[in-house]
Amino acid sequence: VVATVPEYQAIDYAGKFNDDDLGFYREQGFIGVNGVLTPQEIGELSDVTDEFIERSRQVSESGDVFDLEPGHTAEQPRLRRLKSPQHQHEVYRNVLRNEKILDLVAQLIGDAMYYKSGKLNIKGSEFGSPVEWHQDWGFFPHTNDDQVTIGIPLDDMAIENGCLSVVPGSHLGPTLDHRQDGFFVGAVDPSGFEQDAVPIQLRAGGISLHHVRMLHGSAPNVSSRPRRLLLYTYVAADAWPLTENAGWEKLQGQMLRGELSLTPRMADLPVRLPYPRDLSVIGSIYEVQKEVRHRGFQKTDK
Ligand SMILES: O=C(O)CCC(=O)C(=O)O
Repeated sequence: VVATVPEYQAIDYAGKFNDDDLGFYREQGFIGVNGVLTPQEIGELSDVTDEFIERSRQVSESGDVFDLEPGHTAEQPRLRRLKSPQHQHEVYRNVLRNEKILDLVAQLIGDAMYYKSGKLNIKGSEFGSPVEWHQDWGFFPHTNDDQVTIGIPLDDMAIENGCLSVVPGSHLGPTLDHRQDGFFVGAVDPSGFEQDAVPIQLRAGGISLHHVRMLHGSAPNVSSRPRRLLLYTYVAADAWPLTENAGWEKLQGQMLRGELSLTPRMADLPVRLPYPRDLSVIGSIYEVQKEVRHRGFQKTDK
């Protein structure tokens, strides 16, 4: 046993995970690493992100690039998410392919991998939306679960500005029901596990890594500091999506290392498909979770 989880302390970046780190990830389903990106790399990401926040003043509705928080105006921009940042700017693209990050991810899911998706979740000071408890696997099950999402905080990430929280060991448990009133709402009832949650506090430039079946969520930002978290999901090259018609060409274009496999590895895992959907609800996880009644986190209405 490697650490007492409730006071979880991220490890320091050392180029590679050692056996204890790998054991911790296998058992607990997450790990935090400080000091992966340099201050210069974080400075560039931060500057580019500020530019996008500026640009969001010109839009009044969420779309393919910007997801807007309620109350967003040109005078007071409240950008909640920059969608697919890897398509929006080279600086984000470079981080997706950063060799230091890929080396760490490869130790968890194997060297041959593609990326699935990217997003930059922004919680502005004193208003950032919470993300309700969910398992990414509830949104996108694959033929096997060698899949990890990394989070890169561009600001020091602590409890008060809404850091990512996880339920240690939940990646080995059931896939919970993410439906309400018969429809997929992208969140689960947290009453059974909330007390076991652990915040992952990190300095800007550190990274969190969590398993695709991990229960996770994050509280609103109640501090005067922003919390900007860049998230990328990496998938083993022999894991094929069960619900999207991804297609060879698409995944081929998302390969990062090794070869895409045409003989998917099938693992015996608990799967719930994210259906039926309420087709009037489209957009990001924030929209999908809007009607959730059993909330772990209170919305702020500022
Ligand atoms: O931004 C966060 O704190 C959580 C992000 C997340 O889990 C998601 O967007 O699916």
